[in-house]
Amino acid sequence: MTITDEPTATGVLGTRMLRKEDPALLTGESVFTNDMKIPGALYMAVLRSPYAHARIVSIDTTAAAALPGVRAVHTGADLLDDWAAPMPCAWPVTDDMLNPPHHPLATHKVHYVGDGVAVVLADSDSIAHDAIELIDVEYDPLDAVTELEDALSDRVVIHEDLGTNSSYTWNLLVEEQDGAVQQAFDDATFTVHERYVQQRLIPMAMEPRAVAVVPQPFGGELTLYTATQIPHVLKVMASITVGIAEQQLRVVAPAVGGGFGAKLDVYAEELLCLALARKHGVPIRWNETRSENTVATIQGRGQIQHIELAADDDGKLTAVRVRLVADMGGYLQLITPGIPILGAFLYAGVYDLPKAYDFSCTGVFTTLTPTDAYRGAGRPEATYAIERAMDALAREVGVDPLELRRRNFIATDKYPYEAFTGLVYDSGDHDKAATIAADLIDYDGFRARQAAQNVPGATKRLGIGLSSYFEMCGLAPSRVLASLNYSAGGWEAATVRVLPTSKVQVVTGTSPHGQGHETAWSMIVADKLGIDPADVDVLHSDTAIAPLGMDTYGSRSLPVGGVAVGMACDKVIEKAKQIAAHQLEANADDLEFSGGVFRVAGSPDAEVPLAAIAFAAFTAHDLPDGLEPNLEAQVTYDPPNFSWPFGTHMCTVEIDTETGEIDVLDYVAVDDCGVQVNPNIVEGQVHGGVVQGMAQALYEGAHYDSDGNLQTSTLADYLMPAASDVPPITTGHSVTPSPTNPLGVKGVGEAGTIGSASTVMNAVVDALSGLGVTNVEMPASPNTVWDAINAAGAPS
Ligand code: MCN
Repeated sequence: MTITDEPTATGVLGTRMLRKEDPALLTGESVFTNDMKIPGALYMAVLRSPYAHARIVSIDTTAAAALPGVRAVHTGADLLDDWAAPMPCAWPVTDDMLNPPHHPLATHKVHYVGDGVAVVLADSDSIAHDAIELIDVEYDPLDAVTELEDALSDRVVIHEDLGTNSSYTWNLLVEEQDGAVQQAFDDATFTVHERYVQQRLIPMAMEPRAVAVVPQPFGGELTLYTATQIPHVLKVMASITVGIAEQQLRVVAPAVGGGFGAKLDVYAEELLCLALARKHGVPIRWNETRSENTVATIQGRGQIQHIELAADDDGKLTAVRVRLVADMGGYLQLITPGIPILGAFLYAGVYDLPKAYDFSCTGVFTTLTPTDAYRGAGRPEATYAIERAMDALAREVGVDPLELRRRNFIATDKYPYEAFTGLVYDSGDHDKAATIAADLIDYDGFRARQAAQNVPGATKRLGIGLSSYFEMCGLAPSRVLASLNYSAGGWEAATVRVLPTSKVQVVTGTSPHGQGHETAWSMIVADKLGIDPADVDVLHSDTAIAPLGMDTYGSRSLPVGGVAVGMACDKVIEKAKQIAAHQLEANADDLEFSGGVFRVAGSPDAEVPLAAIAFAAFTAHDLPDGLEPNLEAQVTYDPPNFSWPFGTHMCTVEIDTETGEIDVLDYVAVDDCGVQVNPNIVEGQVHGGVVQGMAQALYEGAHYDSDGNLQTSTLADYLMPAASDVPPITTGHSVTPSPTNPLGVKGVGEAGTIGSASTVMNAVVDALSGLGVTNVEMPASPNTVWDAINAAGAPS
């Protein structure tokens, strides 16, 4: 069900156009990396460490090399000369951050189960996999470090040369005057101190990773086909790591079956295929198996959070203090250290906090799969902590959680709002989002039903949870990213090319992998140029066709890349207007453009359509003096601010206290992402995101034994929700345009995930709070719930 607070359609924008991408996906016509036919390719398989922490004593590859069909076997030591630089970490969050050298294959030691040790190249995938079984590696096992607190103690130092497992400590202390945070806690009427665990999650895109590298027969050029979210960033990083002149490397992301942040990385297998294709002069390909995916692709979350709130008599926040320990895993991947820092600015949520904020995060190595970006990347974690803690504070103050939030919301008339961090939140109306959500879920009615049902002795208890979130997304601006030590920029590029027959080609630097950019960008162009979206083609994800770009992550594509497309259209219109003025013998300032036609103001008959201008620009027979032929424009846009979507989610549950089973009754998501380009896409994004957050709350978790072996390495063990596990989701929205960009848009790709885990867990605790339960760890399996009830020990 959808409830629309305000219509957003203005011409093409805001309409529910079906996605252009879907027919090819639904009929199986889309070509994924693994579908590509590549004559003469050798298949690569990777031998992975069965130990979480061990020295490599010796590797004997003789038997593998002798297997018929095997063309080469390489160990990490063999390939050391093939790397021009270690694998990249592009976010050294502090100047003294410790980052051990990391090569695509381990050489002396392994640091997690799944760490690559050797590769085989063979005529088929199955021969390659058979051959890696024949490689004989002698290991000297060392103690695994799987718990964050153990890692912090340095009982076992994982990378000996570093002398410690702590990679960095990053602080953000904002105080009106020295000691303001402590003073606020000393003066507070109410305080809470909560500890939450963000369990590790395993990203499960439908398409596991896949790579194919094709060397050109002459000239040394290599084409890397890979299931990635970041062809442009990858091109730069791979050329540096493998030592390939950048102009000789082309990166193509064919159809990509989801990424959810996990394909925002530079992976060992991409670099290995490049180096080996260069070495052997033949195409090399690699396909990840599902079980490999669970250990060799990065994992998400992995934090212990301590959050303290101070509040006055009314429950208004006066200070927030946060201490995090973040699990880096065995090595730092592309942006591993930056993930918790992305959340650092959001631990005060949507609340009007004075300058009394103290945040500190320590990133530590463990002997587990490296962590990195996973949908929301630091921001769901932050929202989880503040929103769970707000519920704890509401219990302390003795007010309803919704009322406590209303007392603390940043007032709408304070926008644009300069937050305690100095960042400016662009726009917001938190009370409105919360009110729409409360109406949709019948908040007051449910509270009444809950009071009637949750009586002493009741074995079916009702709970309602909510979460009001803010998200900092639309990643850009480059200068702010620089101040956070991030090594890349945040701009985005777009070219809009009106072809002679007036069809339009858009070249975008974004790299969609499920988000529907072809549809949305076509709609933006159609709206601007007054043409049919079907007449627009969007080219992307190939660095030869779209050489400039910063790719797709951080819900940046619309507020940066889509806005760039709109700006390029404006430039096209400006140029076309000069040609139209020339043809109509009018002053360009007197021309109006609407519905794809230029008209002279006040002279309705004097008009010329864009189609005629496009042809005139192509023939160049009669252009204004000095004007270049052709009708195209390029824009590289670096926004002045992030985009700040917000919203309120609510959820109701019924819990069987005898079995610990949770039944999610209803879920309402009210999200405000400014102007919506396509409400169908927005709702799809919200639905997917909500399910991912709900999955963290109730089902998913990477479980390791104390030796660092993953116990959830197949889909039989790792509990992903099926469609039948998902409750009805009602989406609502409000529209608070962003003043930052001309389209008024904010991102939405992660929004559903940001607030959903905390919403569900607040509902679970709300249902059980009458039994003395104040916390339930995620995932809230029936067993965990049952344990929490018993530990609380209150009579039911
Ligand atoms: N949109 C819109 N109106 C708005 C906001 C967005 O119509 N006001 C549309 C956009 O036009 C775009 C889509 O919603 O088609 C998402 O836009 P945006 O919020 O800019 O996010 P990105 O396109 O940059 O996508 C990245 C985001 C992230 S960070 C993750 S993780 C994620 C996600 O998108 N992974 C996904 N959604 C995913 N969806 C699918 N199917 N698969 C993934 O791997």
